[in-house]
Amino acid sequence: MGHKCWHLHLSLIISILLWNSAGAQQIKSITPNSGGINGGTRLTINGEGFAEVSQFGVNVDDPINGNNVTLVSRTRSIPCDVENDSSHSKQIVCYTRALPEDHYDVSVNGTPVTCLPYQSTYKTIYSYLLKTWKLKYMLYTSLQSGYGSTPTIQSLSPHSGLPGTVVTIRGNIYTDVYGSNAESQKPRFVRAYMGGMSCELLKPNSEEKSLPDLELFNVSSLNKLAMFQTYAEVTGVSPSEGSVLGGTSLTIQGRYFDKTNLPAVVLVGGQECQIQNVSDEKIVCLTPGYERTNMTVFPGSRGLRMEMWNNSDPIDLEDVLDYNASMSGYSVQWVDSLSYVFPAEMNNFVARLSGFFVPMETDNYYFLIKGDYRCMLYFSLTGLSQDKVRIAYHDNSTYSFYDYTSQKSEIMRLKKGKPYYIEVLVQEYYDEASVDVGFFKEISTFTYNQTKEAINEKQQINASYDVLPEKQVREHTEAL
Ligand SMILES: [Ca+2]
Repeated sequence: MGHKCWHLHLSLIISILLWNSAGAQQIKSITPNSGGINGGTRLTINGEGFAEVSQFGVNVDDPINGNNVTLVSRTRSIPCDVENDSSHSKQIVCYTRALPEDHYDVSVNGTPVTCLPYQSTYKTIYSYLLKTWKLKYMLYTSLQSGYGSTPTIQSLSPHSGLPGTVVTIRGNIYTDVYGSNAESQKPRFVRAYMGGMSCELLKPNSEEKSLPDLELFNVSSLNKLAMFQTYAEVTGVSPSEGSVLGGTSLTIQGRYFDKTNLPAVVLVGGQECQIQNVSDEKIVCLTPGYERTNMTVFPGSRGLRMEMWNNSDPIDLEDVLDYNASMSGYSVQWVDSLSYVFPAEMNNFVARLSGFFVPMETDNYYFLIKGDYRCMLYFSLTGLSQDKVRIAYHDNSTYSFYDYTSQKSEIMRLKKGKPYYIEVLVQEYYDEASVDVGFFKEISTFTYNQTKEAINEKQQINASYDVLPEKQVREHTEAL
């Protein structure tokens, strides 16, 4: 039986050898032979008779110049983007696009190259032929794409921070080769991107485009999908006093002022401060005149003010609304998110987080709260802190937004760009402590296939119709 098998493969290989020799263009091998489904695999095709591309004087991106590579499976045909700088008559380098899981043969300049499937059961025979017949180029001339060869991103922490924040990304990396270890044949971790900008690798290690888990995508304040959000930092404002008529030259110190997509906006007492100058670390603006208002607290930049009282054990958590800085155990800090985990060593404390929610679109919203141990969420529809009411709460520790009906607020119609005051109370007894506030809005351009935060709308369409018997009138005319 084994003998028959021998003949079968031998004749097949020889026929392909003859077929391949017929044309001037020949593929001897491609590496690697497996790749990720999200593309980005650097494919090297070795052979003969490929087009030489002049690097000077012609448009190297013109498809007429150079080589065109297509990866062809039984049901798909997907271009591989050629890197002309690394390609010449005996070698083509190209980068794969997204490749659904399949087995792909390589076609160069429209000439398909028939390949033998690379399967481990044939490996022994191939190895023998390879030595005996020097048929090296018959092997390894196809590409198998699969999830197993795709690097993934499964978690990322933290989810927000200043530019320069150290971010830990976990997933299947597929290599432990670092940096520019050019001698190695192992795939290297070449680059990481964040929002299209290159991210400096502290522990670089895989070459292919990673496939992030959809759970990692959040809708950002700019209404875009993002895994990580950055913001500018304010470190100081001077002077701290000025005329109520306005016109004071105000200097705001900080970092990353000039690295945002939108122009900088400075508000003083809720009114716009006229910007004179913006650099990365300084903004100078002229203060507006004072306008009498009921507002006692004004929105600032990103984040919330978090006040804490240690060794505090109120029976009614609402009491914390009236706590102040002069009470014992008081501390205050700034946090950049309403998803916060307290240090585990902290016990028997209460916390009050205050800030503003600014909707990105006018829409119907509802809020959810969860945490450890008990939490309350207050919200002001007027934006004034004194008008806040409790909209959601839970009396026991919960890690789900959906354990108690009280965790969910009523639906509220909120206006785009208006700052709504929010306050969150947290009480902790011992062990872990955390708080999370989430919200849903009714309208979104995103679907569940883009982010697990989106819920696809289901519509039921009822159709009804009437059936009426057809009426026909027949006329007879008779010729006499
Ligand atoms: Ca706890």
